[in-house]
Amino acid sequence: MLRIGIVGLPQTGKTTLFQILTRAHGSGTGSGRQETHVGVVRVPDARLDRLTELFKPQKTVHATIEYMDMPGSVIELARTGVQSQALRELDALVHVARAFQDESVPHEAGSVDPRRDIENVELELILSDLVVVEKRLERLEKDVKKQKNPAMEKELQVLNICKAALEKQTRLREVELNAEETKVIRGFTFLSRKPMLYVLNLGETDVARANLAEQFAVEAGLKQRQRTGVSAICGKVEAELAQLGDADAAEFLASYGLKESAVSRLIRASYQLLGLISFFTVGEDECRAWTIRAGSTALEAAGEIHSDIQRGFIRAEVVKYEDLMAAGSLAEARTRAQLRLEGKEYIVADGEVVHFRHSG
Ligand SMILES: Nc1nc2c(ncn2[C@@H]2O[C@H](COP(=O)(O)OP(=O)(O)OP(=O)(O)O)[C@@H](O)[C@H]2O)c(=O)[nH]1
Ligand SMILES: [Mg+2]
Repeated sequence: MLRIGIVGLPQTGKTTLFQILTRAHGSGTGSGRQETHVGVVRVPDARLDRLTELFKPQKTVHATIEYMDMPGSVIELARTGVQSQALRELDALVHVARAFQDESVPHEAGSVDPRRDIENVELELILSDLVVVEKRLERLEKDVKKQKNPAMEKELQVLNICKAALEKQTRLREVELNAEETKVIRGFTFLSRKPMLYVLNLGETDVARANLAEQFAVEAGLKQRQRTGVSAICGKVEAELAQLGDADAAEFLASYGLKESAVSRLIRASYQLLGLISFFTVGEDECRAWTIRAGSTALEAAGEIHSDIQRGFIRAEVVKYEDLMAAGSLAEARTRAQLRLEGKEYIVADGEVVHFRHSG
């Protein structure tokens, strides 16, 4: 399963966000690991809710992502390599930047300035990567002199591209690399290359200003950055919300002039940032969202469900979510010729409902 790390400077609201995520959307299966602060979080999906209403299955299973609450010190220590292994193993990062004013919560830098904090954290990630690159290059340059080796020369070339970028304080996630180059550096798990979702932790007075994240992204020059997202929540308000039942939660949201919890949006934003999409399987026993990378084939999608289904793959029966909902049943969709038969190489699209015909 994909794992996203919640990072940021000390006392910015990381643990608050982690608790909101796991309380409101936790599937519970991660409970045994709470002491390491890893939580399994359901990805909210209105389409799955509607499929559930249509099929009335015994069970509904959401797509999930794991979030990990990291201590504030992890960023400060990244450069030294201490604790950085836990960071390196993550698939993406959520950076909680403090935007709330609160005299009772001390700020490390003495003032609230999320833009400054974001750049400072990025700088730590960049410097951490630079340490790794320089160390490897030193070794590699010696080895390349001793013996001719195309693989090593390629690595040398790509690492020099990375080094030049890092020295200009460019995050590696924004460096264009082709598939081969990407493969060469994959093993280094560079921190500044991980997809990044910045989360502004807003003050209570800003909670109804839904456009704030967008505005901030533009002002702080984050908008055009690749593999980068910006989202906003109010930790304090969402923490209260997470304690409430559905009806009370709706009333509470309305009192702030809101329709939905910002957390749902945040989870979906991190899912998209990872380049993930969902396809659905439906039936009377179970309606379920499955996670695949965008661009996956039907054969790969089958493997997500079970290796037996992948091995015995015959055909995928595919219908668009919208078509199925409009038809009202699989039988009607079939009558309308909206149920397509696709082969192994078919690229599954987000929101498609798939049934795999397989042998064995
Ligand atoms: N006013 C206000 N206080 C908040 C908000 N979010 C978090 N806090 C407070 O800020 C303090 C730090 O919150 P945490 O969630 O523990 O922050 P953290 O980033 O996990 O802190 P470390 O793990 O120590 O780095 C706590 O006292 C929270 O109650 C918010 O949105 N508004
Ligand atoms: Mg914490």
